[in-house]
Formats: sequence, C-alpha cells, structure tokens
Amino acid sequence: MEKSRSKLMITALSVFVMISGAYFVFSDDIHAQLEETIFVTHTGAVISTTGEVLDPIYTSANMEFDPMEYLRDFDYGDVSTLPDGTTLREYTIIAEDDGVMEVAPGIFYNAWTYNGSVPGPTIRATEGDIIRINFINNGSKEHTMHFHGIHPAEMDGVFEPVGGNGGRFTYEFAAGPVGVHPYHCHIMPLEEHIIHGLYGVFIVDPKEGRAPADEMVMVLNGLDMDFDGENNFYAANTIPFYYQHHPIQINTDELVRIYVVNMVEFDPINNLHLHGNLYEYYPTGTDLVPSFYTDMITLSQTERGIIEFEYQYPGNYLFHAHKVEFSEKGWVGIFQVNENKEQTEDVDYGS
Ligand SMILES: [Cu+2]
Repeated sequence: MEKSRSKLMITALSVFVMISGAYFVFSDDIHAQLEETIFVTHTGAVISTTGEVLDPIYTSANMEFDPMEYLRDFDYGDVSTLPDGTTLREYTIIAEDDGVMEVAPGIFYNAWTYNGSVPGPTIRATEGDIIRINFINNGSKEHTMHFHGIHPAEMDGVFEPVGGNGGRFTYEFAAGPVGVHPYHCHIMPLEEHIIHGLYGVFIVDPKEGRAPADEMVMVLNGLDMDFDGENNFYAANTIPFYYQHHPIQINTDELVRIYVVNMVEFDPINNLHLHGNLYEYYPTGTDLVPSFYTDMITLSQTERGIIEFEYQYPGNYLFHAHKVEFSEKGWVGIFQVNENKEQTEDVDYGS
C-alpha cells in the first residue's frame, strides 16, 4: 500500500514536471515569436514583424535587384586593345556578404553578392579576349572567383583565398572555350558560399558570332531560407514567381536565345520545360550545332546550355521546372508572345 502510494506520488510529480516544463518551453517560444523585429525592405520601406525571422542580419545594405533588368544585361567590361591587337576586357568585381534581400513579401534573405546582386553580373567576351578582373573582397569572410573554363591553375580561384575587409586579387586569363559557364566563390564550405548567392554567368562568344536573337540569361537557383540544407524556394533569376507576375515580352517569328545555368544546390536535378513549342539545345554552348530538339532538359549542379526557339503563334506560354515541387515553389514564368509587327507587315499574301 505504502509502495503504490509513493509510486502514485512519483507519477503525479513527473506529470507536473512535464507539464510545467512544457509550459516554460512553449511560453518561451510564444514570447520569442512575439518579439517585434524591424527591417528596411529593398524598396526602402520600414516594416516590423512579429513573425519568425530566419538568420536575421541587421544592416543597411539592402539590395535592389530587378530580374527583368538582369535578364538581358550583359557586361562586356571596359574594353581596350593590347599592343599585340588582342582585346582586353577589364572588370571590377566587389564581393560583400552582409546584403539583405526581400525575395518575397516579408521574406528576407541574407545575400552574399558580387557587385551587389544575386546572380552577379553576366560577364561576356569573345573567345581569345583577355579577361582581367580586379576582385575586391569587402565581405567579412574569405571569398574568391572560380570560373569554369580553361585557365592557368593560379587563376582558378581555389587555392588563393582573398581575405575580407578589402582583400584584393587580379584574375587574368584568355576567354575560352566558347559557351556558357558559371563562375562562383570556391571557399569552403562551398555550399554555404554558393547558396548565399556568390555566383554568376560567364558567356564566351564564338569569333564568328551567333545569329542575331533576343538574348537572355536565366540562372536557375534555389533559396534555402533557414540554411538547413534544403531549399524553400526556387526561381529563375532569384525572385520566386517573378516572370509569372511580370511576363517576359517576346515576338513571334523572332529567334530567342537563352543562356541557362543551373545553380540549384542540395537537389540533385533541375529541369526546364517550355510550353507550346520546342527548342534547339546546345549543351554547355560549346558547339555551334544543336544536340537536341526538345521541350525538356534536365540539369545537374552547374550544368548549363543554350536554348533557342521562335514562337509561331502569339499568346501566353508557361516555362517552368517540370519537377512540379520546384515550379510550385517559384520556378515558373510566362513568355508573352506578341505579334511581330515588322514581320506581319512584310507578309506577302499572294495574288
Ligand atoms: Cu565565398
């Protein structure tokens, strides 16, 4: 009798401890969530939130990023001619790691940037041009620029970490091979430096050029908002759903050329499906003859290529990851195909 009473006492006591423990844990949680946080958004608006704020970085370095401007923005550098006649293209690239970007209403991302944007500028040159990059690291951590392509080992941006708070390095190499290549920071842990946004696109044009086209760049990226090794959002050019809400304007009977680079980490594959059409696909863009005529390509990490197509019929057409989870979390857009007035005015309807 005595034994069972003490057993009862112990049970009651442990239930009390559990309940009170839970109360303190949850009430602490509730308290933490109700704490007000104030942010300056990318538009300059000051907002306060009592919601959960992940990896908060308090800074005034709020980023402006316009995916529509990025889409067709190519940086050819400061151009001069070397004594031997070679074209020199000079760039200044500044790395920072304290940016805050509002990627969706009220959703803030601690962005690490090249020249203040994610992705960094699209560096473009012709095969054989000399690329000279004056790299300045104004971040707090070590960063580098590692280009995919052909260059000397000491220009590879791997074994020469550039210190923060003003560290400098000059990358110089001949542009090649022809194609579309990524560049990214190569400091460990690599996933961390990439997922925060230190990457961009490097286009090497063939000397003979490519056919005239409406050209654009799409970097397929994933956003791991809480840095737990899983992406929470996906996008073409960083902002989820951007080109769905702001359709890309193109014309019928006009060649469209897209340089596509997959920078999604964590998920082993990504893909790109185009509606109402098929496209010519040039893997890595290294060949001037397309390898496939398809409406679907599958890309692994840093895999990339060039797609080319023309629309025959005007209207709105989706493009998106056919990995539906990715498209439902932001990697989806629309081409608004407009009647090409120049073309239709020239149409000969016969007699
Ligand atoms: Cu880095």
